[in-house]
Amino acid sequence: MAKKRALITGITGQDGSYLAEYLLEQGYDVIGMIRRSSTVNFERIHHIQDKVTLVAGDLLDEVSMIHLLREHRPSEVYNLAAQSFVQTSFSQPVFTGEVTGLGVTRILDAVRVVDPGIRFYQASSSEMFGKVQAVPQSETTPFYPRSPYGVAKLYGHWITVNYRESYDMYACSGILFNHESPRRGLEFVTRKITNAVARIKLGKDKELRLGNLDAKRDWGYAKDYVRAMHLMLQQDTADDYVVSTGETYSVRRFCEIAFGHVGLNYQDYVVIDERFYRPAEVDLLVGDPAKANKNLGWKPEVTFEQLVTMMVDSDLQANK
Ligand code: NAP
Ligand code: F7E
Repeated sequence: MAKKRALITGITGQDGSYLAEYLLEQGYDVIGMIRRSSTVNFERIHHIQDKVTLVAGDLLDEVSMIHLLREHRPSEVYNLAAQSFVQTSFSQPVFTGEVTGLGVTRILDAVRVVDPGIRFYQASSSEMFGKVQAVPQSETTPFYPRSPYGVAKLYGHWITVNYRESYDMYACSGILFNHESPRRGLEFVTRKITNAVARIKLGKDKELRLGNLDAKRDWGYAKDYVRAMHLMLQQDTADDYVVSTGETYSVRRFCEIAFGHVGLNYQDYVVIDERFYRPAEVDLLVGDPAKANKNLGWKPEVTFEQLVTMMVDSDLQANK
């Protein structure tokens, strides 16, 4: 049987790197789309670089994606590329809309033009629920985004649904709640905390400056979540799924466990800094993963505490 071939946009990101590893394990040919930059940025994929095919393209440029789809003919496309940092979306709202919102139309349209039979995954987000209209949030909960990022993701979500319904394409939207790992970008709160804990423990830093400690998130492990992405594209019909743990914890609780893991008290080191507050906050997210559990047979394997301590241990090692 011919090998399955998948294209991943955003392969240099946290999720892209785990998904590439997972699809290689499943016997796929993996094509990764990378955007041009003046220095290479393969930190998360250098260990699999010789096993994947990297091709140049950009979500801002539809023609580049038409060319690479024509040349490489994938049977599945995972659209993980985005300007993904919520805080930056407030200072760069138009850019975020171009990449994270309209970029989805560009790649969907490239798929439609080249081969509408290609199966398509869109990386939607729990940020679309924003000011939550129900607790917990499921596939039927109304959306109320609270940032330019959330608004752009909502556009990406609906354009995916629209292409599915208009052109009979197998297009799925995975509404993923926060997922973290030792490969998480350093600006996101979880990695910012675990990296600071390691540096403070090793005597390299004295304090950690954070914003709103009372925000609550449903935090899972990224490696668990990429399995759900793959499962969504293996079903008889395309559909949308919430992927989450069903548990929620505050940023404060994350700090408590992370500092506690190395024998420290977070209250001695965390300093509240107004610069890290957002113009509009998402106070509480907690997802209901029942549909993914039932239809995909998907369940997370790593618990919240295991996730926090794994990230602290990894940062201790990296900062030595
Ligand atoms: P990430 O680490 O920030 O990675 C984003 C990726 O997108 C990087 O590979 C980046 O390339 C690429 N990219 C950005 N702009 C691009 C453009 N114009 N053209 C092509 N590639 C571009 O994000 P992540 O955490 O892996 O998340 C993956 C996706 O899931 C994103 O769409 C994110 O919004 C969404 N999501 C994430 C979470 C989460 O908790 N992690 C939850 C829900 C949804 P460079 O390396 O060149 O910057
Ligand atoms: O913030 C609070 C902050 O930046 C989490 C992205 O992957 O998940 C992510 O978005 C919470 C917020 O992630 C700091 O106000 C306090 O309430 O780690 P974050 P996010 O905004 O939840 C969703 C699902 C995505 O789709 C996104 O792409 O933590 N917080 N103090 C802070 N946050 C940051 N970054 N830095 C602080 O100092």
